[in-house]
Amino acid sequence: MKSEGVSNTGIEAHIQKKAYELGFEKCGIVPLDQLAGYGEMMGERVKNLPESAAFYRRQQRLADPSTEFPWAKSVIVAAVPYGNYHVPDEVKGRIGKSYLFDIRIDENAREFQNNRKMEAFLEELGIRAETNRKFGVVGLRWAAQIAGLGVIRRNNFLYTESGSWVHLEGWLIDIKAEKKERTEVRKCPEGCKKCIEACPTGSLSQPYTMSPTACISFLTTFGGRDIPSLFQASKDFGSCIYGCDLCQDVCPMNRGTWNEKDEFPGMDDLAFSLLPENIILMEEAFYQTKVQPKFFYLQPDELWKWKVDTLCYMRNNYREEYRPLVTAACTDVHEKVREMAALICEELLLVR
Ligand code: B12
Ligand code: SF4
Ligand code: SF4
Repeated sequence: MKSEGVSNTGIEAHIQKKAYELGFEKCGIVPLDQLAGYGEMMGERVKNLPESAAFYRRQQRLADPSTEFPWAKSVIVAAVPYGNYHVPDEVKGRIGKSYLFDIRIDENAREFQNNRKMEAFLEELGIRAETNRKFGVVGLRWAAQIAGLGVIRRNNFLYTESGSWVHLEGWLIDIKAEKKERTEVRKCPEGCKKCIEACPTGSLSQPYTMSPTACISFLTTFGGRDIPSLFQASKDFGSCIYGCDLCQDVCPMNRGTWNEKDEFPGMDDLAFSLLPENIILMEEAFYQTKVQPKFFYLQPDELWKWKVDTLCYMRNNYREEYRPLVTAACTDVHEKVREMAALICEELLLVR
């Protein structure tokens, strides 16, 4: 939904209008000094969850972008929905939806192309702009809330009228500007804690907090390098192979927000190869050319990690047809795949 900003004059309105033309649902501009509270919020998180200190040390750049970009004065923050994409059955509930439709890196996605058009537009206006395509230049949820794009809910997600299924984008700019959006999004219903109850690992233990290193999304992607050592705990990963959407899927405020009318470029073709039984048998060359470029959190030499996560899925959702695949994985070239498969054989009494 496009909404009218508080001021409709000058360059700010021009930028917002362009963002709408390019398919963004919301767009606001905030002077950087208005984001000062984010550093305190991060400090609060670390104080409550000391185990997250090392992880968030690497995210400090988001709290003070002017260290890296001293010329920056404001940030343009925009939301683009992805709840319009069809989720193939082969990957449903197993791969995080924001990763299936990852517009940060997929040059065929119209949203990727529109982001580049936005940058070209800013350049034409003579505005210096900088982004970090993969990880953002500010704390994007916080900036989006301050810019009036939506509200942050107890599960930590920023919701617009499209629910939490919105990708957030931010550009630092070298002019002081301000343009706030309006949102009709209601607060969480009193007493609701469905998202907290749905989190299998206890990462989301309280409202507005989460332990990043206990989150399945971290453990099934660039974290969790030694899942065999978490063999019992990894039962909590349930059906998640890469990423996790559980605390969003259960949220009543997301009801009716996924409509699946469009096909994401190439996803319907790729989905068959991402069936658990096909990941286990996947060849390195196929992984490196077709899978890794789309799911960049794992490197070209890390097909083994996908295989460990898939073995974990097979243990958690065991079916007889997985038996030959699990027993064969006991002789895989990678040590962690062999270890995981051997532990499953032991637990389920599968003869190797
Ligand atoms: C690092 C990172 C991760 C890490 C750590 C996540 C984390 N929350 O700490 C990992 C790998 C686990 C991760 C996973 C995922 N991520 Co991520 N991630 C990021 C990234 C790059 C930085 C976030 C960060 O470090 N934040 C630091 C923490 C401390 O702050 P915060 O989450 O921004 O939240 C603050 C405010 O919410 C504030 N707050 C607001 N209101 C209130 C009210 C009260 C009372 C309090 C106390 C606090 C508070 O409190 C927090 C600070 O304490 C952002 C992009 C960006 N630049 O922002 C994407 C981002 C947050 N991720 C995103 C997504 C989609 C995911 C996944 C769903 C992917 C998947 N399908 O698996 C999961 C979900 C995990 C989860 N439950 O949050 C989206 C979220 C979009 C949205 N609509 O909210 C973002 C914004 C990326 C994007 N460009 O759109 N992610
Ligand atoms: S993404 Fe999954 S593991 Fe992470 S906080 Fe949400 S429900 Fe918990
Ligand atoms: S599940 Fe309930 S408490 Fe959690 S974010 Fe949704 S409405 Fe808020």
